[in-house]
Amino acid sequence: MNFRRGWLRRIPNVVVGVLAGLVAAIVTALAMVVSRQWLGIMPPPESAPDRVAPLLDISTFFSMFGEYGGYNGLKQFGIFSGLRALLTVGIVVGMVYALVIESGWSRRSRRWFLGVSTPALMFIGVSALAVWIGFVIFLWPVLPANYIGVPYSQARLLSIAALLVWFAIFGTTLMLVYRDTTTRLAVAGTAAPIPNPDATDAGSDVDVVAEERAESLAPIATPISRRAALNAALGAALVYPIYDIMKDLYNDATFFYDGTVYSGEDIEPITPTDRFYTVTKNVVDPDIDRDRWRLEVRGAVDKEMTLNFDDLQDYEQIDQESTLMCISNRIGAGLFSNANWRGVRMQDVLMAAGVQDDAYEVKLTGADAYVDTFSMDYALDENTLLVYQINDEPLPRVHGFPVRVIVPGLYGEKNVKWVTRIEVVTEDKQGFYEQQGWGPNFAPPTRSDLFNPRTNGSGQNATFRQPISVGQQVELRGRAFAADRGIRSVEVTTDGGETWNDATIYYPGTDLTWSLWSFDWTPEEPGEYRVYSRAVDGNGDPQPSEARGIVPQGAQGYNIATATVVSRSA
Ligand SMILES: Nc1nc2c(c(=O)[nH]1)N[C@H]1C(S)=C(S)[C@@H](COP(=O)(O)O)O[C@H]1N2
Ligand SMILES: [Mo]
Repeated sequence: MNFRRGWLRRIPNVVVGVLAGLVAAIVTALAMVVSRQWLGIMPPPESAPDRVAPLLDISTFFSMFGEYGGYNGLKQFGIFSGLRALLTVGIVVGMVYALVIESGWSRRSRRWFLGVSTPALMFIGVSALAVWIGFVIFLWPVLPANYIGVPYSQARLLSIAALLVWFAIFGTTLMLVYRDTTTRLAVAGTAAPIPNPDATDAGSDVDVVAEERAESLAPIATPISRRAALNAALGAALVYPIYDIMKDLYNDATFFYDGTVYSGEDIEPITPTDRFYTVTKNVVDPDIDRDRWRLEVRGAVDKEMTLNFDDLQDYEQIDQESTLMCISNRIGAGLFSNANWRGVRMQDVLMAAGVQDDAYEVKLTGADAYVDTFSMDYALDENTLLVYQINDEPLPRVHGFPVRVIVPGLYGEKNVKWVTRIEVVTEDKQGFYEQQGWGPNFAPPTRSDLFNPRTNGSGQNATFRQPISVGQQVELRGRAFAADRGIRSVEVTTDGGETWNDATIYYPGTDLTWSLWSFDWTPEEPGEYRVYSRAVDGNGDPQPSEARGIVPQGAQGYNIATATVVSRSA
């Protein structure tokens, strides 16, 4: 009974606690979006999903795509879950704070900073500290992210400091708003009865009144409705600048271009830069200040090095054409492009640092804390580059400005963009997607596809969009790609594999690029035709015929398109 009444008397305080918690959450959200926009620091609503994504297995990851509307839908879901969690935490912590500060223990205690009691201060301080430590541990791998290019080793410290500042802002705002919204009627050390806020309450509990009379016990704080309205208005007013900054971040977000494919009947040997396919794990990609950017070479090397952009130019400059393809590229699809890159050999940088004997592989990190790894064989291969130009222009932001890795022979994910760190490690480490269960082999099998005439569908179930007439000459065109093995020849069948004809390789490229092929076909009878190609790589090995999906090592198999040939009169 007493217990219940005690609670009931504190309901107005709990309401004030909720208000204070919500305002604190809003002020914290504002601090977070400001830090993200101008300091490039990744706040928990963004970093927590990023931390969790590699821990999901591939099927969960893909089923979440289905549920939330693709990778972009999932990214938005992650952010909004984080913001919702922040508001929920605000409400809950505010309620608990009100109960703590209005407990007998607290009201009997000394008051400190802004009149906050020892237990209330301890509650905020200890929980903020505990949450901070917990976040630092949990978010550790993603803390080196900095979206404006603060170097790796400083970025982690900056993120750790930002977490502390955000939590301190939360706690301080909560205490301030609660304090500002309530009043504690004076408790002089007198024997005079202390005015009881519940005095007018007919059912006022005798025991509670007695408790209030205890000399050293402060009364329960009384809410001031005018201050409550003011603080609520302040909190509400801060929603607008948050919205405004989030709108800017949204307009800058990857939603508009992530998953851009290079396909169509007009595939060129060299992909125009603005049509180069794009894949990113980020909600908003790094936007790096080149002067601030550093490449740190660390780990099992004789001499750790930190290079700036100009230092990198001291190494021999290499021009190299090579093709990049995502592991998620279905047979016949366009997460697949070819460009002229300019950069320096990773080998030269690693040799300057001096690779030690126990080196196992390189672990590469981007400014977005994306991590991937590959063996020393690839790291020291003369074709593996640190590039800063694509097709004679500086790398665009979305492709990794100012510097990215190009490692011919491996899927796109190993080609780390916005690279900030090369660590030579002495044991196996796993990359962002590898942790989900992709791989372990990241070398693409040989494939060939058909891009002209256009088809619907991909893989073995494509169909030509337009019917073909008997006697009409059709120029079939496609790509063939064998990672770093090159393409030796391509054959085409128009009868489901019964007879094969040599295709013309009209663009051979190099061992590191795709080749483009063509074949003129003039169907002589109406009917349905199964048309496809098969390539032989530079080692003389044929393209695998057995179809497989993209999970876990990338797709393979023929790109089979069904053509409907109609008689000319039809
Ligand atoms: N830092 C960083 N590098 C990254 C990624 C990323 O999200 N962050 N995505 C990878 C993936 S999965 C692919 S397929 C390629 C895509 O490169 P592109 O967008 O320049 O075509 O970049 C890879 N490098
Ligand atoms: Mo990818």
